[in-house]
Amino acid sequence: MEQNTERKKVIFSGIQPTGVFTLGNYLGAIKNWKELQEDYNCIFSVVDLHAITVRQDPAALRKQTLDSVALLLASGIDPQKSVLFMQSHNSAHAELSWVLSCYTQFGELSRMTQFKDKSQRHADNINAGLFTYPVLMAADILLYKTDLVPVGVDQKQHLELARNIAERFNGVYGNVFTVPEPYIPKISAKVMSLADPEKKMSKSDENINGFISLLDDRDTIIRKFKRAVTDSDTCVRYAEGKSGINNLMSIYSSVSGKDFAAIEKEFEGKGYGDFKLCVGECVADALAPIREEFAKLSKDKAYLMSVCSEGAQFARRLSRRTLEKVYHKVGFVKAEN
Ligand code: AQP
Repeated sequence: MEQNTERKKVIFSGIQPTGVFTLGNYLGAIKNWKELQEDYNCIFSVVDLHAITVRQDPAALRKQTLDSVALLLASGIDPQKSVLFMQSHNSAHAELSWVLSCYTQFGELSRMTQFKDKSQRHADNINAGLFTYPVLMAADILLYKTDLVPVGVDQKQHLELARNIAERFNGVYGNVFTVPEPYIPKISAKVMSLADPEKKMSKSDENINGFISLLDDRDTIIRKFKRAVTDSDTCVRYAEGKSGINNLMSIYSSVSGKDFAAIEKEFEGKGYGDFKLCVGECVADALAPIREEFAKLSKDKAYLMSVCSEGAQFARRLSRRTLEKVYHKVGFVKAEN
């Protein structure tokens, strides 16, 4: 991160290496991150600590974490402008999370809808980490004196909790934490599954036809869009009860920059088949350069690791002061070495 950007507001955002990023991750988060780094001090983390709240295969997690770094770089995250690091490389996240968990109520965590959803989906592994996930997320944010956190609708509740924890702690110990505000991007899309448009598109979906991975090839992307679940109407228009078409229109709009009226006009008199093919081709064109860049970057592990170690050093430096202050406030004796 450039030194002369010190007075810019700080943005923190994380992404879990739980699989190859999807079009949902891209349109809902990464594409905005790329733009934010021009105007803010951005800190982006591949949050591997969060990922193990759901059982992961160790070798696969290592690969996915490195691939996630390569994909973020391929998508335009610039290590000259932003801090990019792996969460487990800065132990301050786990340390602050413990302290904050002692300032978070059981009842608050019980109300988190993501916990309810994920414990239903992973009924055989409802572990304590899944329950305290939002506390770790609060630590991620509060460590860096974050001013703004880009959030999708799904993360609003967690950010609200992070704000409550910060305010509670500040209420007891004085002004320790910056209370973060949500950052609502100008264009923010919630991308739904192509196989079940009532459900969010997710990288860990067992049905591979539900999501577009950023590494899917052109033919696969077009095939998945052709198969996308729609309705029995034939007219391309945005309307209630047409969640499949609405989702495809949002995706097309997000990728092409055209608004819904222009899209409806473009497909006047044409059927769903033409529309799906066009959306598929448009997405394939947009993702092609990312896939090409990824192919180069992912082979260069030394480069990926050098970006991450530089990022982690920066992150550790930034967070050390917050953690020391917290330790002092709660009454820990300062270590002498
Ligand atoms: N479908 C989506 N539409 C819009 N935004 C999305 N995001 C995720 N899916 C969509 C945004 O991507 C960022 C990183 O998400 P994450 O990987 O940390 O966690 P997630 O939201 O749980 O993403 P997935 O793909 O659904 O992961 P799994 O399958 O592991 O649970 C966040 O800003 C999120 O809003």
